[in-house]
Amino acid sequence: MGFLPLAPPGATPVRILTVAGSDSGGGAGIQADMRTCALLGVHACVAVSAVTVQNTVGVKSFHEVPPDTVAAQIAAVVPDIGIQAAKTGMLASAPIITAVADTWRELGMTVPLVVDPVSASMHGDALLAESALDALRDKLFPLATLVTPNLHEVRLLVGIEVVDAASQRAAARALHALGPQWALVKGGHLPSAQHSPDLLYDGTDFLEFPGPRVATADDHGAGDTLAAAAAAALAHGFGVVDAVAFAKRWVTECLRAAYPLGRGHGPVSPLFRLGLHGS
Ligand code: PXL
Repeated sequence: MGFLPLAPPGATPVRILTVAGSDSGGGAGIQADMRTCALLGVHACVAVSAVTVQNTVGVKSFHEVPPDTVAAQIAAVVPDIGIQAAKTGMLASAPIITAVADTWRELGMTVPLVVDPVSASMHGDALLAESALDALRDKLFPLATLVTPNLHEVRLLVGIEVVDAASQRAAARALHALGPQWALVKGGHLPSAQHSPDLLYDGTDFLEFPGPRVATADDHGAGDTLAAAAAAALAHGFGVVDAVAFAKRWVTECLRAAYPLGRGHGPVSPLFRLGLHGS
């Protein structure tokens, strides 16, 4: 696959900001974002929203960072370092979502924002308070360039059970009506053995991104990785369609290179970029 342009050694690379939770197992959340950004040659600034206590088997608990500390991390790095795109992942609570949205507005941000509305781990452990869904819909989605829910998050956010192409379209329409410029309904949880089609919608056109279903139980961090790769491509000036196409190819390769870890589910792996795994 083609990759993103690399800055020469010693030159400042393109930067993104990720606002997300820490995964002590190193496979999802901030760690997934930083792995993908590093392997794509993009510098990732980090605002930690929560510290999860988890391993490959499940999330045992998490500790939320105070909302004003999340906001302060963003306000500290953005004017100093400068970013060309941002993404949000696990935000845990309504007060944190509100703090992120308020800070984004106060800083007058105009760069692309990818909102991955993380609500649960792959083990089914909750990472978002149910009471936070309104804040996500009302405060953050209208600021988003692109939202990237999986089918579980689609159900929570717009109450649509996606089972086929028609319901995937209905979900994309309902998500777009919440205010983001583009909605990507990921098909990773569709009941197909061979395909994992993602659907992108901008309020006018539907664009399908077909993709093979990679048969692996080691898919921890796949959603984070896709959203981080999209943010990295947007930071390079890609349009949303090209950024999503790139991110889909990237996460597919990371799934092919996923490795077993611990006693549970291993992570998707951008290490294939080093020539260590996969293609
Ligand atoms: O993959 C979603 C996700 C995002 N962020 C954190 C996580 C997970 C899944 O476990 O732990 C911190």
